[in-house]
Amino acid sequence: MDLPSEVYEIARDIRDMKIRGAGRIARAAAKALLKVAREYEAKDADDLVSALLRASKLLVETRPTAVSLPNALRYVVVRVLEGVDRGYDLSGIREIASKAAEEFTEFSTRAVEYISKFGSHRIRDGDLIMTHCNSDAAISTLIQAWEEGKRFEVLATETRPRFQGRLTAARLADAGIPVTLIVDSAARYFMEDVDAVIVGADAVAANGAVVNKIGTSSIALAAHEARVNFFVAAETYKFSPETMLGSLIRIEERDPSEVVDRDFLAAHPNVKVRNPAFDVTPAMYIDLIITEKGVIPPSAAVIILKEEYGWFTRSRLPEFLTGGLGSARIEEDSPTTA
Ligand code: RI2
Repeated sequence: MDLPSEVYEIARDIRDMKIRGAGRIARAAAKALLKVAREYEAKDADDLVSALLRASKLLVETRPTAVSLPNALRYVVVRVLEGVDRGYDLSGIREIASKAAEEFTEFSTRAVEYISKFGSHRIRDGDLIMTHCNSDAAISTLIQAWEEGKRFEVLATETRPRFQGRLTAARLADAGIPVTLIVDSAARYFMEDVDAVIVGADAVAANGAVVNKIGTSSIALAAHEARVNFFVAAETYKFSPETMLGSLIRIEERDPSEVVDRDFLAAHPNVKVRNPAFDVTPAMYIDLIITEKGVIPPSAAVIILKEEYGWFTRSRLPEFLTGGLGSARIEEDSPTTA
């Protein structure tokens, strides 16, 4: 049996960035598994489980950096595998998978609301706030502060090469917030007037480093130099359990045609174009990470990971959902401390 066609559509839209933003990607992945759980005409429970795993594999390979994607899939798959262990039949597994996918979506939506409320406490009247790229978590925080009656202005970077900053500027302007769009390379020029920077995250590592849209680390460096607070708004499902076992977060490198057009590439075959989509901001340049569980220093990332994903180090997830760590995972009887 083939997977429901919507699963392929969702995978394609994530790959082509029609669905983008770490949180939206995660919710779209959960929606795809919900489709499989509800609509796949399975012979039996095993058949449904293998369809859910096939869909997960297809989805997890679409974009490599946003950890929200495998974490959303794991949220569902872990519960399904528990159901298998308990001997659930086909309708039981359908129920577990559907409930988990719906739960994840609700949790993810609520997480942004909590982040906005916590984050808005850090925005003051008269502030000039800089943001980069297009993050629901960061934008919702700004809108929440505005709705609470705070009056401030925002500088939004345009975010080459795909200009997601334009989306941010439009959304803030629609909410009534005064916003100015600047080119990415003007970030340091304006930094001396900025009171705080707030960005989203695609991934947070165990050492507190944050992976976000390319250019974020230069902005963080400029903020550090100018002694400007640098805040990251990130749901805990963007924290990477693989990094607890030493794995590095893979940085997606996208097509050169996003940077220059194909005519330029054809006319200048000796010009090499690189297009990394993300970069890593070390913990030392980050003042706070605003999560739905509260506001933490980046050094506390590992505590969040242990609380949320302690099970990961011993899980029996398929290889493609463990970042290829396989046997490197910690077995029950192996020592976990030095
Ligand atoms: P939310 C985006 O990645 C941006 O890097 C943004 O900062 C991050 O996801 C988090 O977005 P992309 O999909 O989940 O545009 O806060 O490459 O919306």
